[in-house]
Amino acid sequence: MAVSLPSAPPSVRPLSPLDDADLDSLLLIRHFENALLDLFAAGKLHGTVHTCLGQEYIPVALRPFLDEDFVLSNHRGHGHYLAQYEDPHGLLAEIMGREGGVCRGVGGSQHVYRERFLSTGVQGESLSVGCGLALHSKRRGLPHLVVAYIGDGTWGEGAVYEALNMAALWRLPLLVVVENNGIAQSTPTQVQMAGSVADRAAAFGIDHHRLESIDINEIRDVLADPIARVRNEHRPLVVEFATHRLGPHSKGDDTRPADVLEHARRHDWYRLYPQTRPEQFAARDARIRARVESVVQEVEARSPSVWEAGRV
Ligand SMILES: Cc1ncc(C[n+]2csc(CCOP(=O)(O)OP(=O)(O)O)c2C)c(N)n1
Repeated sequence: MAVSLPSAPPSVRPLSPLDDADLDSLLLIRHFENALLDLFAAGKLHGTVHTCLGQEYIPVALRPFLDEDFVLSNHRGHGHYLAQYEDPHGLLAEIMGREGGVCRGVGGSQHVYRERFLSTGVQGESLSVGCGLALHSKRRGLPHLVVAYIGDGTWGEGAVYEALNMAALWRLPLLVVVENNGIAQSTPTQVQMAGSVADRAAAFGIDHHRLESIDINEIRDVLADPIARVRNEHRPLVVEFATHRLGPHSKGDDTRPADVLEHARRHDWYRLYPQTRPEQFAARDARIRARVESVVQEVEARSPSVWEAGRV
């Protein structure tokens, strides 16, 4: 199947300067994901793993909006977790089945639970669960909103529409974040989705924003007011990011042609940001790369989790 390039690619303008904390968060996710692929290649990691390489800026951009809120993640959720909790040890131990995993090694890469964070490998499930949490929050008069991350391919799940209907009807504080990377596993979006995400949100009277930008500061400027309305006025919202998946769907399963991959690489923040602040980037990059290397060494040396060792 021929794959055409996304019709409206994100900006490749120079990125605006980031503070060290945001850059560190981006770099932590990037090096963590690369480390997972390396561990797989070395035969040290088993099961499935979906990296968010290229998409790291989305949860980092949203992070300041989501302090006490529920975050529902999906199969590609390591970045969602690491942006929320700076806990590479806990996540790596979870994925590797070592002591100290966030869920004692029971959940693995796709099913991570911590406080108000919950991920699932079942596409679409997060929206149904998210409606329940958002209804609870609204009924109790709590200030929490619920953010649910889904991919473009997940719009093929009926549960998404049931949830959108309820969210609109009951005016739930639900923020749906669509990471539209133009492909679902090996199926390009344009051969599986009729119409658009915008039209689908409009069918339920739900507000929709599509963001082409990969600039974290720009994204925050655009989304501050709409996200405040989700929280304060209980107006559900769909935010669609036109983004790029740099890596394979899982480990080695990338069927995309070279020009599509090159297009994705051209929009990679990791390639673009050094032009903005080369010295800041070089220093932070070396620091975080070393930090992830030491996390890998430490976690590898741990004993198997109780689950992995069959002790539960
Ligand atoms: C209900 C369900 N059906 C099928 C799968 C298998 N599956 C895992 S990821 C995936 C593609 C998801 O595509 P998309 O939603 O666009 O997210 P992306 O992988 O691009 O981030 C599929 C079909 C699944 N996990 N759950």
